Amino acid sequence: IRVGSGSLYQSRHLSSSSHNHLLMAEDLKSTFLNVYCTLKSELLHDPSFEFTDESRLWVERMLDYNVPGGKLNRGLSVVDSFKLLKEGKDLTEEEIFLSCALGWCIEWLQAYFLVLDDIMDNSVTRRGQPCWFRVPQVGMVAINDGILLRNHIHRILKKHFRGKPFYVDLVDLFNEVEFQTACGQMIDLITTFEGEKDLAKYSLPIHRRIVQYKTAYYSFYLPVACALLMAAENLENHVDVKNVLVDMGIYFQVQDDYLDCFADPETLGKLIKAYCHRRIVQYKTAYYSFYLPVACALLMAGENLENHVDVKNVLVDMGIYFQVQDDYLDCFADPETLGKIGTDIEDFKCSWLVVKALERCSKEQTEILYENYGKPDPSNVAKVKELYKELDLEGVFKEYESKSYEKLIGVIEAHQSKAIQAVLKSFLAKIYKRQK
Ligand code: GPP
Ligand code: MG
Ligand code: MG
Ligand code: MG
Repeated sequence: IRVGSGSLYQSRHLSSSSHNHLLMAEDLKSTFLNVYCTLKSELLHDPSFEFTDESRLWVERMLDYNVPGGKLNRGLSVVDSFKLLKEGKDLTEEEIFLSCALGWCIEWLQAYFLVLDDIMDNSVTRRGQPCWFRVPQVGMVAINDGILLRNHIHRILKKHFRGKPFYVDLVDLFNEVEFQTACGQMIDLITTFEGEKDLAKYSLPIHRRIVQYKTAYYSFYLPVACALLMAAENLENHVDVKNVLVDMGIYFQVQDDYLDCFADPETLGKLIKAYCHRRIVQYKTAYYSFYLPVACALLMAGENLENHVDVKNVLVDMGIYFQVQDDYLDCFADPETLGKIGTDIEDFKCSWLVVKALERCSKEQTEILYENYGKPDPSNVAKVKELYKELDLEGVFKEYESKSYEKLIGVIEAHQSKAIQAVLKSFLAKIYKRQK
């Protein structure tokens, strides 16, 4: 295993005896970029989310802006390393595709880190263009985009590697490396605390620890570890490889710190929404708050989740009901009891209340709503609340609440298993008519 060749991050020289034309240096890059298009298109048609044209365009723009624009060294080195591990044997089409896909998972991981790192570092440019969060309209949506990028990695792994014997090791590897990088980022951030600015505390061992965790594992160890897993190797037998690569990563980050100061930034390349309220709520709350706990319990009880689609559907409906309550309480609950002060009106949120208000407004009332919704001034907020009272949104909500309850109970009681009925009813009991 020629990991110490030093060519990983410069020119790529593949064995010239190779007849595998797809992997000759130039072609490799275009093969690699083709795989990006395939993966992107799969993600944009992920059946776990009902895309609208608007949301699909957002994700596509976000991916094109953040994922493929770098040097692609980390990603390409998975293919290089795997090829080297096969010692000159031609790769099959499938092996080429899969090693490229793993390479892209690392590029996705990098994009996720950089989008968030640029917010944390208050950076201005990256890869020769404004940092993603600085693009007009993006702002703090970039935080969620970072989370999405992170999730895309596991979508890709699941789609293409689920059936492979090394799938569990692969998922574990990505999680492990992500954890180490987040810890590295943490120590990078907490050693710079304002108010405690004392250069005396900076030393080489401290620097080494930071860069080992924040850069070395994901940039150097991860690509090779991916290639090793593809070559059916057990990572536990390659601790020495890991150590060399971590040292290489530390050297690389020292270069980065140097370039941060001396390189030329140019060359361093450094209203009411059209979406429907239900879809937002379903995806932002229902799955993780309601389906996930029960799905965990079902798995622990040895159940196959595919046999429980009906349970999922009830829980997603319950989650939607729960978020409607949340929207209602944001405006109508006593902040003392609720434990938080609502900001949905100021924030121009697509809340259940504003959707119901729009359904009920006269022409004049619609004008009031348009003039006052989404403004930070308390007098504007008060006008919206007054309008909500006029429209009797409290009554509308009470009716929605009892209708939802009856409907949910009906579905639950139709379930054939008493045990599952009990699980679902205990959930519903916890949230029905809640005040906070
Ligand atoms: C980059 O360090 C740090 C990372 C890529 C890790 C981020 C980890 C997260 C969990 C968000 P840097 O700030 O020195 O890089 P650059 O100089 O490229 O901004
Ligand atoms: Mg940074
Ligand atoms: Mg940083
Ligand atoms: Mg830096």
